[in-house]
Amino acid sequence: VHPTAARRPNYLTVQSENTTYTTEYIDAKYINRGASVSVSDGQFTVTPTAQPYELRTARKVGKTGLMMIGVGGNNGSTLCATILANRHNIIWGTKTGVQQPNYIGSVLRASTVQIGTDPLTKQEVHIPIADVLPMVHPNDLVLGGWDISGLSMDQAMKRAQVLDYDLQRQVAPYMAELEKPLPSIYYPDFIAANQEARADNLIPGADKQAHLEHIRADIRNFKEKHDLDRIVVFWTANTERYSDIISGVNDTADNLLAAIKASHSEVSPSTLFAVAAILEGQPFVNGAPQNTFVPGVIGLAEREKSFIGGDDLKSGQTKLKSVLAEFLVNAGIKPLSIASYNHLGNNDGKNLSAERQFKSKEISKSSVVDDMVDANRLLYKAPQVAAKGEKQAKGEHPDHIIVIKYVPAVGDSKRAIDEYYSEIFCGGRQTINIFNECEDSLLATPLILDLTILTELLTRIQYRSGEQKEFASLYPVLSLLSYMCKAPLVKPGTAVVNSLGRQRNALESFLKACVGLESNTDLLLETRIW
Ligand code: NAI
Ligand code: DG6
Repeated sequence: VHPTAARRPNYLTVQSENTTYTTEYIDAKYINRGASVSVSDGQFTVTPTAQPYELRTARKVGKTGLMMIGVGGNNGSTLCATILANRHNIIWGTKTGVQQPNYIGSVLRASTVQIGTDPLTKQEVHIPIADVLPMVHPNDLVLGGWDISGLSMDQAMKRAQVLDYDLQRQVAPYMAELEKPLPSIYYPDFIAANQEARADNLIPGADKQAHLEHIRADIRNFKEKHDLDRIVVFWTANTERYSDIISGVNDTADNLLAAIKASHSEVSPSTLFAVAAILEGQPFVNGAPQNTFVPGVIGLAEREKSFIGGDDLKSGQTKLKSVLAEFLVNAGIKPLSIASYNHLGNNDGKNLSAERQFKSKEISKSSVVDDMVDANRLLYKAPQVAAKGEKQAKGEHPDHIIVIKYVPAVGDSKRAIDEYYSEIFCGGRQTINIFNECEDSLLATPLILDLTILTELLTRIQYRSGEQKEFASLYPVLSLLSYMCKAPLVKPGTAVVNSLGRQRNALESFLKACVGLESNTDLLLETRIW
């Protein structure tokens, strides 16, 4: 069995007065260290801060369901088939030899974390990240969901044309045993008109309140039928157009619930699914770029203390951009323009060939360099301070264009070309070109797994600080999911971090804090002194 698929017991034990293990919980004391900065007349005054926290992780990993909206699509069907291939250890033939199933591309199943140094060898010790805290194994996920296309799951896999024929052949009987996609909500105005032919598996009527009740009942029934402790509800359906944010309609939780009752035209299917999951107390993750999380959804999640996360899977081109842009800017090099093209021929590409759906994707792909540029006002001019009542303008920014073209012939094999054109020393210019080609769905599906596993874990973690007597759950917007998201949703009013390195560091540091280990440090002072 490939190591990424191996099932390993949780064997990390931290010996420290700050960490306690009981049969039910892992309790850790952690000091959150930071710095408070005040600026006056161009002078920065920095005061170190230290806030003690207790972090509590419930050890029992419950039986977990994953209900995908768009389960019959490329990502949905590929995820189901690859989990089944891993679960049943299906080995298949390819033109280059024999292939075993694995979870390569999943941070949580295929990457490691440094936990310290062996004093004898002086070498760093790394363990699988999945061994830091108890996490659900992907093979154990109970799979289901909705699709506006009623094709059975074996046929949906065939339609997707992602997996090798020999794997499809062997996994098809298992796929056929999965429940057929549940009927879903289809409001044609939200996805491209070219998707209409797929829409043959619909919840009848146009009453949005009735649709909401229907979806809520689906979630409850799935939970009961499979005796689940937790269901992650995951949007991996077509990219929708943006919803208009309308005062009195979707700006607050109550207005949104009233708008659903009134079947307001601006309530999208994805928002309706998010509301259903929140009201059922189950986490909802958005793997696509549209603004599902209108302010009313965030307000409702806060009120119901129910978890949400997103947006849009950061799989290939954008993931690399969140590394490369940071590298350039942090190296003191000034990107002047970033031009990103890609073409693909799968159904996602077809849907994105419509202007309004492309717009949603363009927004999420464009935002990814903003914080790196804003962090360096040596290279980029700061914005003029806005006059009272005026909107704050953006500061200097590289030109950034996004182009996506639908080329049916290449199918799921996306081809992405990026040019980074930068200013270097004393008027010089540097051009970096990147060509990236791979199966789109095989980069994306492991991210759905990571988001699901991490979300389930975060529902089991609580904290306490200061005078707080009872432990509380985390804030409903799970910004720790940022690593896997193109446009990370964060707590309103807090900073968005796009840098892949910083996102990874936050995730590792959080997991370590939960077992009472210090955050990552590359200071390694002991290696720099006598
Ligand atoms: P796909 O087009 O193959 O699958 C989407 C599925 O959603 C289809 O089966 C469609 O029938 C279904 N659908 C549409 N509206 C629905 C609704 N209201 N309810 C239930 N089902 C509905 O697309 P793919 O490649 O699986 O991607 C899924 C989503 O993930 C897209 O929004 C895409 O932009 C996003 N995404 C994909 C990435 C990738 O690399 N494949 C990466 C980042 C995001
Ligand atoms: C074309 O850009 C289709 C998109 O859905 C992408 O494949 C997907 O969003 C992944 O994008 P990226 O930029 O992370 O490779």
